[in-house]
Amino acid sequence: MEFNAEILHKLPTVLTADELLDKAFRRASKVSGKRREKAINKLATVSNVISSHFNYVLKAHPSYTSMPEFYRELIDLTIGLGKIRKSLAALKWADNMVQKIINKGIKQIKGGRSPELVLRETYGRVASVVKQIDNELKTLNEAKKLMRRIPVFSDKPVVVVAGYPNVGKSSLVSRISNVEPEIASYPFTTKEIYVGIFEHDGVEVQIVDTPGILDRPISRRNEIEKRAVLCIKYIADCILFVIDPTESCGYSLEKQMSLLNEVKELGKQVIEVYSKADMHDKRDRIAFSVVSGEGIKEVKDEIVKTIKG
Ligand SMILES: Nc1nc2c(ncn2[C@@H]2O[C@H](COP(=O)(O)OP(=O)(O)OP(=O)(O)O)[C@@H](O)[C@H]2O)c(=O)[nH]1
Ligand SMILES: [Mg+2]
Repeated sequence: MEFNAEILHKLPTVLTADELLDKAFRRASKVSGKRREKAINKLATVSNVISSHFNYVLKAHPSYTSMPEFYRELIDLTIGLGKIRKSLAALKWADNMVQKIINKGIKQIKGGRSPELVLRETYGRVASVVKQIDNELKTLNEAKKLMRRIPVFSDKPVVVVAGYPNVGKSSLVSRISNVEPEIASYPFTTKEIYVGIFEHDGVEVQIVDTPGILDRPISRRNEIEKRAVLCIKYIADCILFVIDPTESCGYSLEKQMSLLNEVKELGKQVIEVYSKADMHDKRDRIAFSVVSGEGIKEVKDEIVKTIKG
């Protein structure tokens, strides 16, 4: 089945240990009936509330093993797959333990032990198990929030804007699409992936603003750069490589060209453009400027031409 990344934005809020225990014990306190029967129903209620919540959380998570590499690696960078897996496993463990403890309690009541005593003991054991996974519950709730940062793409063609830091990638994306990433005169302003949409000549295109990448071995790239690499590698139908020949970005043209060559080795179509055309006269590639407006239409023309193949 095709993976729908929307699922990542729909993960449920996860209760803390205290919140979940409060909910379960409060619900159980409303149970009425005869002495023994009431105690048994109370325990069954506690078990239901806790188990439903755990299973609701467990079922909401996708299979991290079978999802597309782009999402898997991006989630690993953003949250940590190991952390998610460990936390989900802890939930399963606690669910099992709680069921066992409750079943044992019910058996004891049926066997004639004092219901009040069994109730007190069993509540204590359940609380201790749930509290043991409080950190994991908090991690999963944190994960739910962080998942919002994972971009969701439609099936429309994707152009990924890439290049060295500070060359003017976000300025271009903001100029031609509906997304407005922050723009600033220092490198690594953009730290995450921004997806915008524009339409040109009747073609709808998803345009992705990525963090800047330095020309250095992948093993030495930081997590911000790695996000951009993932976009280039996995989701780009074509790449718009932005070169700042004025070097006002703070990096030499030579280094930018070396990165360009590395990007080209991926075998995807690469459109090479110069930014900051208001500051230089180089015109051996399409040159655009968000200041003068020069070349903006040509950039869009070229993207659509490349996508149409
Ligand atoms: N003169 C001129 N300056 C520009 C142009 N485009 C961008 N800049 C400036 O270049 C700097 C960097 O712009 P950004 O769009 O943030 O560059 P970026 O490539 O997204 O940078 P990172 O996110 O850090 O990788 C800012 O100070 C912009 O104002 C342009 O066409 N002309
Ligand atoms: Mg940027």
